[in-house]
Amino acid sequence: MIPVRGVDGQKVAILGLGRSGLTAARSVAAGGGHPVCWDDGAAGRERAEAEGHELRDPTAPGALDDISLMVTSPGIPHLYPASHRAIAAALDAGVPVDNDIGLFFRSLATDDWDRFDTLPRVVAVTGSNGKSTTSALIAHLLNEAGRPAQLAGNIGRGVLDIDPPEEGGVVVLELSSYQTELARALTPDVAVFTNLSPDHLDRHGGYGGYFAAKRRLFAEGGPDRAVIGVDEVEGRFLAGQLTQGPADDRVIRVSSGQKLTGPGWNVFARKGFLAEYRKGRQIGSIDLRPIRGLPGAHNHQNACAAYAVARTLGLAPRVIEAGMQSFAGLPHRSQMVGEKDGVSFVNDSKATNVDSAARALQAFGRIRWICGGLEKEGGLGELHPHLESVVKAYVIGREAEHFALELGAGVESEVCGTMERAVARAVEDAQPGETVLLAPAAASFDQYDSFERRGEDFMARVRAVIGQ
Ligand code: UMA
Ligand code: ADP
Repeated sequence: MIPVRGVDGQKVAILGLGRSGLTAARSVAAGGGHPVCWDDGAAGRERAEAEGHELRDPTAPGALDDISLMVTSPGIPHLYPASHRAIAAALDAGVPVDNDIGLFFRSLATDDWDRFDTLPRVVAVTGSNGKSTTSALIAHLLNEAGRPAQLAGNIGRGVLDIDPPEEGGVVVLELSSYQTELARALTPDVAVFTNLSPDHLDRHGGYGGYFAAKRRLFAEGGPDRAVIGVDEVEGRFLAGQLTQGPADDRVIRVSSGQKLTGPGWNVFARKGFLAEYRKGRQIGSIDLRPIRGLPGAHNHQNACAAYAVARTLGLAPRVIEAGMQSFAGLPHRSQMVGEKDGVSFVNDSKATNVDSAARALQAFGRIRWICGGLEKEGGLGELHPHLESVVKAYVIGREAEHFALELGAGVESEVCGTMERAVARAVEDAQPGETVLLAPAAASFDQYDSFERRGEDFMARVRAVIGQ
């Protein structure tokens, strides 16, 4: 755990008692502060009470009088569509509002660091898609190379929960726009921007606000190195803004698809090969095609970003290549479940929207596609250009018939309703060389608690069939 600095003897309001809030409460207490906790849900309050923390509703009259700081959780709106009433009360009372990310950056360095020859470093990864995969891959590459790395943040572990880093240790943080928008300190050594596409727009007042929230990671603290995906205009703009001149290598540009051979430092993937160029000369390359944990152009973008970070931290190209080969990928993201009679089975249950499903469909050849669920706004139109590789769709979900109709006549589809039937039918039909892919292009909540449960159901049924 990282004890929070600068709160000794002070009362700190903690709003939201999930993973980040409870961790923050513990870390404030470890730093000599007194956490005063609140959650709108009874379950959260019970969790804090069980740990012996004081409970207090911050909106009660006078409740903020002795409070020096409010720490809020990412899932609680602080600005749009409207500030949570407790945050509004803190702002009105002149109480600063921060989150666990801000506390982390102000508390990480300790006097112990004076005796280190190699200081700990922090890598922070943001972007719309690929954050978890890229962060996990960076941590894996470092650990495989003998450089101790810890992974935390939006990926599921409160950032204050990590162990204080030792000599040469690296902390890899996945940061969402909810987190970067609010943190009062944001000072990573290396910052990564994977890509940008619309998401969480209600929380940021639109696309401009969403980009601005992510941009703070690069603008607030001035990282030593910025690794920027330049396949969208926002990434190109950001890279340009951070660059001092054509040969400035503090910015590493990354692309999946474009050949980047300009004067700076570039890493790109084309036709399955990663290439590193510096000052216009190629200095490294990796054949990504046999790397099973990173299938598809979207994962090649993640591979390029992770490669660039590993290079800035001093890893050699051959060491990075070896680390990539042993990367298993993350569960529910293009996850290889197994193979039988020449048919591959892939779980991409995290493809909860049209954009991520479209990426998955581009990553494989002849696809038996299991899709459907709770459809998101905007319809399935964006999928139509990516259906060429689909041999047949097997549609699940309560609204499976409607979903199949929306897919249109361009693709053969069968209304299956349940995962059980969809897997059974896809297995019956599949021919050697084909891939049975779960990439629903929809949320799971009509039939499951979460995308994880949906992916687990798919994998259990596949394993029962293939016996692995
Ligand atoms: N709560 C209130 N009032 C409200 C809303 C929520 O009191 O108006 C309380 C809830 O009752 C609950 C607590 O707040 O007890 C939950 O807080 P939270 O939603 O911030 O959840 P945490 O458990 O703290 O998890 C957060 C991140 N959650 C969100 O951003 C929504 C986790 O990312 C992250 O892994 C975790 O911190 C550790 O850093 C999850 C996520 O969904 C995976 N992220 C979004 C995404 O990836 O798209 C951004
Ligand atoms: P995030 O943490 O940003 O949500 P994940 O690595 O968890 O990203 O992947 C989320 C979804 O997006 C999965 O369906 C995955 O296959 C897909 N995906 C992964 N990397 C990328 C990328 N670079 N671009 C677009 N989609 C991606």
